[in-house]
Amino acid sequence: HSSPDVTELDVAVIGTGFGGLYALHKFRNELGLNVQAFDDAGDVGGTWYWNRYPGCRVDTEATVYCYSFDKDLVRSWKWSERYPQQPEVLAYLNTVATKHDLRRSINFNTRVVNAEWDETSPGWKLTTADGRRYKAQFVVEGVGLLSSTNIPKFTGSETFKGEIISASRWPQRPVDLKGKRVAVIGTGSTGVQVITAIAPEVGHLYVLQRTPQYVVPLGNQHPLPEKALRAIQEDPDEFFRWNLNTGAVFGFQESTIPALSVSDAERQRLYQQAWDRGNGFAFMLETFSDLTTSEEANKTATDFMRDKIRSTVKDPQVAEMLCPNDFYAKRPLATDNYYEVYNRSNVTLVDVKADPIQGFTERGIRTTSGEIELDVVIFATGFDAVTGNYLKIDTTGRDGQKLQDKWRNGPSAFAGVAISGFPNLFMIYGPFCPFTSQPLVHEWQVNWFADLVVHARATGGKTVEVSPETEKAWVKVCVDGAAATLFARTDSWINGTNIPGKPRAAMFYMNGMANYIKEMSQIVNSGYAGFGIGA
Ligand code: NA7
Repeated sequence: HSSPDVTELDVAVIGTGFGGLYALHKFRNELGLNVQAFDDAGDVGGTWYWNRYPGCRVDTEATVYCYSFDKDLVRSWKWSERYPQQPEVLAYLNTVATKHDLRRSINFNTRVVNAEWDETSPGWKLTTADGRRYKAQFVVEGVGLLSSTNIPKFTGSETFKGEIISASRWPQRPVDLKGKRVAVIGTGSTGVQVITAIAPEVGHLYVLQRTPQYVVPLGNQHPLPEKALRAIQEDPDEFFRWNLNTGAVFGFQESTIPALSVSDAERQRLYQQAWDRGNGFAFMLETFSDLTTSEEANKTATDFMRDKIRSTVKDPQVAEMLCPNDFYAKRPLATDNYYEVYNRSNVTLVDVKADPIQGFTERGIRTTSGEIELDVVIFATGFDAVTGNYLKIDTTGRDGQKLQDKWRNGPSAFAGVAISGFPNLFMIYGPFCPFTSQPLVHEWQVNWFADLVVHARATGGKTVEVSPETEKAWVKVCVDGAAATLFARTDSWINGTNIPGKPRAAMFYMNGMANYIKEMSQIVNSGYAGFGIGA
């Protein structure tokens, strides 16, 4: 043991959202290791701790947006809605933390700022923002796919007399929007949720939209499917196994039928059925097999959705402003009654592509055409997704290599879990992970690398590291897979194009969770071929 001011650990876990909490449970409670977790938030929850904005809810069915490891909890937990709101998801995570006594191993309000590989007694030297030092043989980073908030700079924001709020850092105190003049910047998943929730309450709502998106209903009026609820009671293991063997882990099996293989009438019928049932991923992936790969197929879906917008929004000019004309190939959005908002007399849609934001004034926001007087401005402008939070930790791997240098032109990593040159460091849902709903996949990945750690320790190994060749081959599969999709040709956080200056890159494994499990299991069955295990 080294100097007294350095705390020695077997495993350090960074982040206590869905992924980090489970990693702490797995390594401490199940494997009996000495684990310390860190979170810069004041309590557990990750994304569900921070995103307290009105209207915030999960858009995956709750039956698959949960942990599978605690069978008693799986059977006893009752969700109040098909898509629970943020306080309910956070309450669930709090229950898990309390039940498994996780908080005693978490340092809250603590940001890990520095991680440095130490070859001599192999492990990571970690430093927190308040100067505490740790040495951990293994590090698990559960820092979040969509967590590093993007707030674009606008001139004059400091002179604005009203309030500026970031949706993903919504204040813990009550925010009264009643009767106020409010602007929302951004119309992604966050924007459409907050817009729909606050429109009835505010005095006047200005939606500052740069690019319209396709928004399908969520279908939250429907209860959770009886069949899934029964399966969970009867055989939860089988229920989760089935779900993990789909593509996107959203509670349904993806379609295998091309959109143009059926008649126009049948296609309309299936789109209408998916629209009535709700859920964005289901609309995109359960209807037909090729909406995300074929331009022609994609157009059949976008034509359907543009018709819906035009038939819902009464002012034809506003309807046209809301109609996207790019591919349906971003993260699919789903919110009930979103387009109906624009029939309200207290809502104004502003196209800030045609009429750009010049900056803030004392009284509001100035666009090219004039000033909008405001009391509150809400930023729903997204995240430095996938790589953002990893790169915020100053990370130095083997031979002094900086992660920031390795990823300068885009990330390189293995399967969302490991990085060559950065031994004993595991990510949860990092770059090149499958494109899925997350919690069950977090658990799956943690189990996968926990098994690797157990294997290494059992064979006397002190270090585990993915080989550069294995990483390179995985990245190539991802790059080729993504290139075959329309996601690659559509600007969004999925390929990094939402952040000015961020390299455009494929960052996901687009072949689905079922194939991911096959590939990852093959590695285990081969005795971890592609991984170096060092004494
Ligand atoms: P998104 O989906 O990245 O959406 C961000 C929105 O903010 C989008 O409409 C952007 O328009 C808009 N934006 C970003 N910067 C600006 C500026 N400078 N001016 C005007 N508008 C801007 O983020 P979300 O938080 O909604 O969702 C992220 C994920 O979190 C979501 O997919 C879920 O998985 C959870 P743009 O399209 O770039 O023109």
